[in-house]
Amino acid sequence: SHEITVVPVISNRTLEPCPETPPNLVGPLLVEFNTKRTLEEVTQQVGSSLQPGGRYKPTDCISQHKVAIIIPFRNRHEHLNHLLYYIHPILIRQQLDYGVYVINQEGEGVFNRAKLMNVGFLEAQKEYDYECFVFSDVDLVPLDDRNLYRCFDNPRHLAVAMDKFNFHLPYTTYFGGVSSLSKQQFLKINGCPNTYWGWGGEDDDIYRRVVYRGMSISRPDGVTGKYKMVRHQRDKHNEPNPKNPDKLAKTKQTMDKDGLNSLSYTVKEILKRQLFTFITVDIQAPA
Ligand code: UD2
Ligand code: MN
Repeated sequence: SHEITVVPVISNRTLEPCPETPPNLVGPLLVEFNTKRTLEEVTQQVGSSLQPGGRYKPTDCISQHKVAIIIPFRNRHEHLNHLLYYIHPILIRQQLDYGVYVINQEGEGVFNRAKLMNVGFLEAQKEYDYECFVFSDVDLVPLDDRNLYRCFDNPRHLAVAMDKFNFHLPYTTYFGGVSSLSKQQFLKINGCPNTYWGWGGEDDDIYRRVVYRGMSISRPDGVTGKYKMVRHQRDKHNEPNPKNPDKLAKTKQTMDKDGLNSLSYTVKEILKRQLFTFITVDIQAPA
């Protein structure tokens, strides 16, 4: 007889938490939208380290940030392909434990960005224990990967320097484009309003909710916070709504009854693509 030596081949080293500052960030990025990008190509280019549904977490450390990226959407596939192409490598370098959720408004009724954000907040949590929510327009790509897609002590406005506004804020209380709120922060403001149909105002309403609940806005600096927007025309069924600006005077009174606690919608379909989860939803839009 002879002795058998067992050689361990898998070392189960315990993983350490990822560092506070991700080590592989590169800073300023080159971004262009002239290249035509199909979803198949983008999937080939950036999808290999993802789990279906646009999910990822680092393999060599434990991410400190469970983040759902929520994208209000309808009929902007070309923009979505650009965003996916650029954003996945950035989020991976940021060592996030994340998922990308495209919330697709069903039908041809009036668009409602803020209501879709509420839907995304709830639907993402049905899948995973997300603690942080980054709400992003489909057409906005960050120009610097040091702009961290995570949550902070206060709700964060990330899109502070867009090319379309000459790399400045259009006004100091501006909260549109891309923002992040922790689960607690979002609950504290009763989510977003559901009643802003059509273009405009909903971002200012959300800003007011944050302030009325005693929080302030956190922001990156103007270099880190640069963004490029895919140029586009105003979509059909998302006309500026003249009722929306007037509603802002009442946000303080209405925010407790218009938001997460009054949200109603019907999920029609959930598709797991490699680069994102696509949730089609009926939000009872007026024609
Ligand atoms: C500005 C703000 C945006 C929001 C909006 C007013 C910027 C860069 N962003 O966007 O955050 O406050 O004004 O409502 O200034 N969408 C679709 N399909 C549609 C219509 C809209 O997917 O048919 C989504 C998409 O994610 C889009 C977002 O809604 O990026 C905002 O709509 P927009 O891009 O037409 O409006 P914009 O650029 O003026
Ligand atoms: Mn836009």
